[in-house]
Amino acid sequence: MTKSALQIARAAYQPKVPAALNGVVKAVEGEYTQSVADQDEIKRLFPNTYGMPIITFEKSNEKKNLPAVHVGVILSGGQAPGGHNVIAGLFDGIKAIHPDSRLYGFILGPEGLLNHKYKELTADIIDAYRNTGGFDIIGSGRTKLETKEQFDKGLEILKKLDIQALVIIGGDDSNTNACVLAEYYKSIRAGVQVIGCPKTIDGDLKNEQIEASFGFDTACKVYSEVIGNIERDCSSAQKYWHFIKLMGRSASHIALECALQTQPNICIISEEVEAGNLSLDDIVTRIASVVAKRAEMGNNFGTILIPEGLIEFVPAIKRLIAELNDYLAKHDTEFKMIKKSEQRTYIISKLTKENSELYASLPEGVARQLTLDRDPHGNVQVSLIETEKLLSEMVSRKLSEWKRENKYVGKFSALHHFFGYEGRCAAPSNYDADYCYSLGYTASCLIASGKTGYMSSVRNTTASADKWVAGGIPVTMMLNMEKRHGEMKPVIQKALVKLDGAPFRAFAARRDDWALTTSYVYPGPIQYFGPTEVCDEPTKTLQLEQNV
Ligand code: FBP
Repeated sequence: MTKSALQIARAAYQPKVPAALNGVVKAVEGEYTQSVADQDEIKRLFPNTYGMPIITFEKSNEKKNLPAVHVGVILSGGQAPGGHNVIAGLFDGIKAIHPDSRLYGFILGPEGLLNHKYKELTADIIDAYRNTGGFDIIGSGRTKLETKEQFDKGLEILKKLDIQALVIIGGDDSNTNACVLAEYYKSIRAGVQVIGCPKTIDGDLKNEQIEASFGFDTACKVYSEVIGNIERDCSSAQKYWHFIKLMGRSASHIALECALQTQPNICIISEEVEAGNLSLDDIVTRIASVVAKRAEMGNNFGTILIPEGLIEFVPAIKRLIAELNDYLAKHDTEFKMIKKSEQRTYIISKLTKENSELYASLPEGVARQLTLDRDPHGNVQVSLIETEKLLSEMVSRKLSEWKRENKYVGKFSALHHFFGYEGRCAAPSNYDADYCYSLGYTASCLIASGKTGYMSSVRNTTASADKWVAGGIPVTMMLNMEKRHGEMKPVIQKALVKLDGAPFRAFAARRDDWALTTSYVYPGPIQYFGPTEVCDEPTKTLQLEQNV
């Protein structure tokens, strides 16, 4: 396989790890835990794994003679930079437990466990993937593990390979699955531990203990590089408004982080739209007002960041989607029998008055996108909805109205971009390379300590890596009850942007200035070699959250 010069040099990078992981560790138990909400219901559903204590790993002088362990690993959901390093850390960790330990990767996500497709990950395979982006070492998938039949089918192959622990690397939905699986295997005394790892570029799997999901750092740096490039093009040519949609299925962490890095003229934050009960027209009016004010100053150009999940946060559209979800969950087969050309009229006839009118008012394309298949976890596939085009069309219409009323004099020409897939498989930044390797290594420590139903955690990551704190958090601690596919289910609570949090407040304090002045910042490409302030800087979000 031909490799680029950077790939060759980067392969030799030795990830930095918390000091405690540089030798033998002991697991120190902290406080017993509770779920974030719905405690009685979660306790009832997870009698064997509820309430376990938080674990911290500390250096130990006691040399343990542990037997070899067989471990399985699954990459689940969307790709995120650093996944290969989680696997490398896990591999090195179990080899440190015992050189005869073995690691098996299940192919193409949870599906591999169900159809018994796996490959043993040996040292030469692992070495070829160290510090690389992507999930291609074993592939990923979105199959939801939720039924007893699936769990039993998985157990057959785990037993056949004599696997004692399974590591699931995934986002909130996949770690919810990991938790359910851990509970089930414990309840039937299957002898298989289940450990989760926090992955998602979206940054919405975080809480007091899990300070970041891996991949967020690199993905935001990649997007910020290109946003900066667009901003420079924009202020050089001075003729376009760039509408840039950024991935992040639900929360707006990516858009917010990119705004903090690049200082665009406008960045919409979905959580603020929801809190302010804004309509699409309110959002459009706000954008058009900035366009008009900049035009008065002779600036017919600008950049706007739009979070991918926005549409679901506009309260009226959220209500519409909730009704659509319930309706389609119950009448999926009937709906699929309807001719494509008649589906819109069919839906309009089935919804309540308010939702039906809103649905009818949406442009054809967006309305159709809202009824497309949900992902296996019941989510609308927002990356398929062209919100950036919807908004720019509506802004253009509004500006034409204002022009007729002599409220606006200027030229409005829009270009559209969607940055998502471009960042998900980038070579991990130093932060993600170090963080992911440490998460994987920590997972091996949780396995060696006999834990199940835990998520690997590495904290204090704005300090230098030797001061990072490795440990484990019971996944039940993150659960609450939510409606999915029309039914109440235990799921990990998504971490949305907090409007009273430091990152949003820092943005809100400066956005009016950024709207009218052209204060763009150009972060440039991720640097892998060079001074630490250039190569190792964590996200602005994390720095602001931790007040550093
Ligand atoms: P995960 O939550 O699984 O990490 O995926 C996040 C994400 O990248 C979202 O930002 C995006 O909406 C979605 O995946 C796209 O999904 P797909 O890869 O299936 O097109």
